[in-house]
Amino acid sequence: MYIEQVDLDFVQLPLKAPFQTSFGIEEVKRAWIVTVMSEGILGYAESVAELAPLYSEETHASVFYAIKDHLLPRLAAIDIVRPEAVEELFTEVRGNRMAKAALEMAIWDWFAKSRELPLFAVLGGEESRQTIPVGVSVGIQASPTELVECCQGYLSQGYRRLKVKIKPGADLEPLTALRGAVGPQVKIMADANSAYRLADREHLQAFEPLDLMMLEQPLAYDDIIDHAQLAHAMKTPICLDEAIRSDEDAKKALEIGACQIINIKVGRVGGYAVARRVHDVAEAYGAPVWCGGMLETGIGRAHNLHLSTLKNFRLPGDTSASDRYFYEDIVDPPFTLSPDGTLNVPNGPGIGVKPDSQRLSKMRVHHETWQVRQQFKGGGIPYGAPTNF
Ligand code: OSB
Ligand code: MG
Repeated sequence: MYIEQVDLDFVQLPLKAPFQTSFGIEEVKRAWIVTVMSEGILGYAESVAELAPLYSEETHASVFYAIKDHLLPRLAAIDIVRPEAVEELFTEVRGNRMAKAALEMAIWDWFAKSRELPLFAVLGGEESRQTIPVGVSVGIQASPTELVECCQGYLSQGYRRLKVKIKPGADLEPLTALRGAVGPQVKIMADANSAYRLADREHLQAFEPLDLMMLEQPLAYDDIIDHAQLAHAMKTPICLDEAIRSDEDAKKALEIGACQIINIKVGRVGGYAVARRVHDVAEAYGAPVWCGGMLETGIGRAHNLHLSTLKNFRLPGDTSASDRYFYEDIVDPPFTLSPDGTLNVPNGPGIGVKPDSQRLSKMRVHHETWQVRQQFKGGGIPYGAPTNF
């Protein structure tokens, strides 16, 4: 199959509430929605890059140029027989994992649809796991009282676990208030997004009595050595997010004991082919994984649910219902939480959802389209000479 056409739609969805992490505040969800077309079948995905290079070095702008100048010319050249081949096609382009993943994931959706199969079936997920237990990721709040109120609301809706964003100065106090208010049974974890250093070890050890399920990415975004030291000095399990960008990273981190759990985001690792290998490496080490999130629209959310059917996704992930983020999702119907704290994997071919055309036209602020085979014939632009620079 040759990809004939690729469309990028830049969409903006107001968030119901600002989402604050240790690295910044997001008030509007922005994303590139990628559509690939071939043989009359459409495949969809979204890029999880953000406006500023704070969580990752990738941005909406870098994703756009990586796709246009470096990935589409490569895509034009090959007849894709299996979606696994996309990873190899893109390997000589270093980094740019979110850009690669956005295209690769859309091709997986296309492939599953062309076989009239749900995506989870071609990914190797389990037929028996069509309801996915989920938690909610709660941003830094103005006060411990507000955190408690907000979390109690989510618990009453049925969410299975609470993930609280923390940073120095907004950590022990809100977490202690939360544990006190919800009692010992509720699963609570914290995500620091790299806000601490190994020198903060004693401060982090003071979290132990809170009985957190895990502490996510406490130290530097690209570190495993200090995380290993911290993990060995703490009872609370360490989970890595930012620091795991490949199955090689996962193997090294697990080998030296830098983490006991891995958060998998397909965008962060560069696509499903890599994400599945991270999943398999973790399983071989006996380490559970869970599906992370990047406040995705319904398109990325559907992908996350399909991924979560793989058998080592043993802990509730961050794939919350649409109404936790948006007044209106880009897909219709939106994702809703069942009272037992699960989301259903959408059925039907591929990811099982598509952008609602009216909502897309309302949320879209930019649109690009390429006839891939014609415009990038012969590999497109010469290597090292992007068109606009
Ligand atoms: O660290 O997991 C993270 C959102 C943006 C950037 C980084 C992270 C997050 C989340 C949100 O925690 C999870 C969600 O999609 O609800
Ligand atoms: Mg995280």
